[in-house]
Amino acid sequence: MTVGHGFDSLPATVLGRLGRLEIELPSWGFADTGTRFGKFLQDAAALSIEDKFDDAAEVHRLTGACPRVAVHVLWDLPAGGATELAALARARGLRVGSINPNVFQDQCYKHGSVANEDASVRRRAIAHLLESVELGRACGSDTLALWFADGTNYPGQGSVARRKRWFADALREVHAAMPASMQMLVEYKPFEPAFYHTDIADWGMAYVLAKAAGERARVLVDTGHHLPGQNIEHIVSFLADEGMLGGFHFNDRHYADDDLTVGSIDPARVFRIFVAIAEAERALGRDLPVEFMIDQSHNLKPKIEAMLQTVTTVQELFAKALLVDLDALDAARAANDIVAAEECLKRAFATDVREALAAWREGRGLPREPLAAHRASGYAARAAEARLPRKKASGGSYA
Ligand code: PSV
Ligand code: MN
Repeated sequence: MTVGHGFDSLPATVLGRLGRLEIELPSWGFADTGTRFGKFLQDAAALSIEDKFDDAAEVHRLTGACPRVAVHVLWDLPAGGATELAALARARGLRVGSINPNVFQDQCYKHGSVANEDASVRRRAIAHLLESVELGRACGSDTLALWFADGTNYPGQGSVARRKRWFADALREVHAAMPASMQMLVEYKPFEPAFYHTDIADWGMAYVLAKAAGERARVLVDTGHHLPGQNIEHIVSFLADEGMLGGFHFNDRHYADDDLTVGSIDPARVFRIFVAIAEAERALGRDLPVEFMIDQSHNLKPKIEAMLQTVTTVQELFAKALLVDLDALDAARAANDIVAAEECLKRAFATDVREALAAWREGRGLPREPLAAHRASGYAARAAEARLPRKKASGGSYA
């Protein structure tokens, strides 16, 4: 066992894998957001889908890693529908990524969507999901990402079993309508907005419902959607080995679904998740067919800066995970040498990969430091100048 051994440069296999890592950006990460206590507006934040694509294109220009943008159907669809959406993305060198239906915002969903006691509301929710399938088909997206706010707030409020069957029926119907190229990702969340029970509360429930839906349905792991103490990398390894890991919504959290920048609170956790991915990829003999998506909305940080921090942090932590000597790890495991196994991880995590990644970016015609390049570009000031009049006209308060 070598202790404290560093890595001078990154192996070609590591850089090759990083080069194939596409990170999908969320359209909603560029717009003004807040908490339930208030929303603090930013001059440069995006208002329209055009602004959101512009900002995503800026992140892609600086990182070369983010050609896709997730869209939320109710928040992002332009008047021209799917055709215009796809054209707006294409014009900026981007593609429409996952389609995120919205069955949680309209008044009719006060008591749930596909698990609503009212059959007409359940039908309306399914109709929206089916429209979302068609939207994906029309704009060239092959991922339907489903998150449901359904749940109850008080004991006795709902029949868990009946609601589960409604969910299974709805997902099966939607899956049957998907083109062969489309996959369904089922996201889970233990609480919020429902505070007593959530219909898809954890990975096991998402797994069962994905299985019920059909063969192209898998589980979506949002790293912020776990109760404190949950071992997320365990879930990732388990699902990957079952062929049921569909993708990630990356973000960080300290308390609950805080939507903080990846790695800002617990980079070691993200590293361990990437080690789980690296191990699964070695077992599979190729890249895992999963979607690496960001789900963050930054209330106070400048949006593009936060997104650049996110992308570079994901690359750094994946690079470190790829540096884990998996053969040495296996040997340590076989010898029941717990300390040596743990050291394999610690050694890789402690490796500073930033200079090697800067050189890698430079070699690909990208800025060595995307964040610094963005700050020097004047983009934010130009965006603020162009967007402020529209914001003021739309009634935003800038006092
Ligand atoms: C819900 O908390 C969630 O994680 C879902 O993925 C939504 O699509 C997203 O946040 C944005 O509201
Ligand atoms: Mn999410």
